[in-house]
Amino acid sequence: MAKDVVFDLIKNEKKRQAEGLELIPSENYVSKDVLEAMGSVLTNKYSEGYPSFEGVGTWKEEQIADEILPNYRYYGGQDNIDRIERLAIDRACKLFHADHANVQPHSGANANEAVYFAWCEPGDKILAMNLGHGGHLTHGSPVTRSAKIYNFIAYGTDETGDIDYAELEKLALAEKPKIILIGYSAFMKIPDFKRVAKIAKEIPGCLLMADMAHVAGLIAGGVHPNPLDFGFNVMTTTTHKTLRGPRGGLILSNGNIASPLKKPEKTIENIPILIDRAVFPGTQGGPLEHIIAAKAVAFGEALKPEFKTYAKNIVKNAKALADGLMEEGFVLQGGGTENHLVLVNVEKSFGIDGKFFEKALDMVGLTLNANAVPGDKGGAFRPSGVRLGTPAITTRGMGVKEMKQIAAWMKRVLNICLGVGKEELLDNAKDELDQIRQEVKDLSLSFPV
Ligand code: DSN
Repeated sequence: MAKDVVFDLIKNEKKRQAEGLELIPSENYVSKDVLEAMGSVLTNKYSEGYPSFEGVGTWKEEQIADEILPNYRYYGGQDNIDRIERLAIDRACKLFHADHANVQPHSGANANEAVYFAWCEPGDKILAMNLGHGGHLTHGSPVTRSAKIYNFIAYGTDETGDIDYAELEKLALAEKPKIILIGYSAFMKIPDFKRVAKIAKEIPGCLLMADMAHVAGLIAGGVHPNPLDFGFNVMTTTTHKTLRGPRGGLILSNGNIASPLKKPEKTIENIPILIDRAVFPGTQGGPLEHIIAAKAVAFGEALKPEFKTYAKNIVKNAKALADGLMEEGFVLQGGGTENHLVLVNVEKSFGIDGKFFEKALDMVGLTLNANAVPGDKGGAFRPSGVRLGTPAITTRGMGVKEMKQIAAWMKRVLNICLGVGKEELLDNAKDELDQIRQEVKDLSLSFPV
């Protein structure tokens, strides 16, 4: 019998990923081991609840097969699952210097929602970054469920592209939020966690939360500060961006660890237990244990010394890419980058919008995404910028030389856009675009996925 057409499409996607360059800063290529764990029989198992947390942070991995420990599960047959989830928890705690890790969130959005649910009551205030300034949808966009439940207040960035800390402080002291959230999906600076922690100290009962989805791999690799080292109580992240694991979420926290079966007093010290209860049964059902296994594998990879080199190279490449783009005349938001991500204001650079540029770059195999810049008049569908980054191309082993080449291709594509004038007319420049497409393909194939 013929195989399902889905497998043809997977094959095509594999080819696309191999023959083009993935510049979306939130994407990466996972290892074969991560893929294998994801595609394993663990997908067959139900495991609502949690393994025992006894000894978290001190488990000896070589003894894990022999240990017999209680669990807090609602289904039998958990011997292997418990051990796998404990490994994921323990490795995550080591990686991020946390007292506790909840590895069950299906995504970053679920992770954020669980933290809000753990700490806030409906109507409570949460101070988070403005979406238009680089924040994330789950940090208070009116189209989200959380924004209908909680009262989000937004701080922004200043003209240098950094967080407007004066505004943040003023809002925090005036509004007394239950959560101050530092997190973003298009921000190129390193936040001053110490300064924010000092502000939060002035507000009784204020939980300090960081959504580090974009830079978690840089934190794990030691090239970016860790908010948990500066007094933050909670850090959420996805596991598939710079961290290079399977698609999923993760919540790290500091405080007391105990059985999630008994409702604890609602104190900041009890936030790990409150979070466990908020993930399950608060906001999710059965955990995806095949994904949790893949998280454990990815965390194990991130604990190795090679990952530090990888993280360092991501940042080095991003700086080289930013410099290359500026040399080609592109205007960068914030004037460059301190992490893995670059935001180009194409409208300000050359008078064309980000969506047009994204489409043209797609035609040559350079994949990135159109993105709003602060104060953007173009809206979500016609933003003025494009966002790109280096996690995936660094995984392929590319370096500074290739970053300059990518910047040069982007300028050639930009010139084609200016030549045709309109997105609908890009086909008129098919030969020129095909020529660049071939060059991109040749380079891509010389750095196999
Ligand atoms: N979609 C992610 C990103 O691209 O930044 C955030 O959720």
